[in-house]
Amino acid sequence: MMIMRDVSIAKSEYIPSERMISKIQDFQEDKELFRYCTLPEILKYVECFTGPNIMAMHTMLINKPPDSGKKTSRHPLHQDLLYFPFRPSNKIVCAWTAMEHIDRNNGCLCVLPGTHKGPLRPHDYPQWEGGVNLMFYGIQDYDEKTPRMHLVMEKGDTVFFHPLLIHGSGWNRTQGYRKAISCHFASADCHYIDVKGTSQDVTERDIVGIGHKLYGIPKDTSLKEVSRYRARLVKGRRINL
Ligand SMILES: O=C(O)CCC(=O)C(=O)O
Repeated sequence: MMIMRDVSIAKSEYIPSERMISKIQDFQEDKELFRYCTLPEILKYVECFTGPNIMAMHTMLINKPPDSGKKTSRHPLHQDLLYFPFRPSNKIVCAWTAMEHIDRNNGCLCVLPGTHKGPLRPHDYPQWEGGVNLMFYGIQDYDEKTPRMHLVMEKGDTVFFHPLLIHGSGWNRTQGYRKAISCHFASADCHYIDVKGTSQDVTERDIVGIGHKLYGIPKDTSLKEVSRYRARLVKGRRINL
């Protein structure tokens, strides 16, 4: 699992427990957390997009911290497909479940309805004064006038969305830690693509760079290899992924 902390926490600072961790990624080998990805009440909807052979491709437990005042707890508007070297996008779906009441005060999801019908757009780090978290890329060129929808959710509510849907989340103005759990599922018959020379180049560079630093993976590992390694079968047969 990869444990992440908010950029506003200085490297040397020791902060205990819940306050330290802003996100856990890749929990697919954790028995208890992975149970989320196998819940029938989640899979019954996932299957509508993926068909019967279902892979869990990316898992996250998000613990959005109270904002330090620098607004670094925001997640810029982005498309999740940027991080994925497999297609087609219509056979990928994210399930995102609120673990408590979530609204604009503690940084709910904000989505731009209908944007999943558009292409994958160029992303880069936003020029935010207070800094930005590692790999929190944002879309550079979206139309500011596109209507936004803020998703107010109760504990246990789940939203399912397309990997091209433009979304992000607001800053956490409360003193609580806003918790959500999510998994990106894909049909096992999706296929890998080579992202070299595409707008996903930067994601490959960063993800492999982190893998090299933390786990010593070779620098020439591809995003496809990282993805294959962390993918886990949920139901049916593992075909391509
Ligand atoms: O939970 C959030 O605040 C947004 C998470 C998200 O969009 C992501 O990690 O891609």
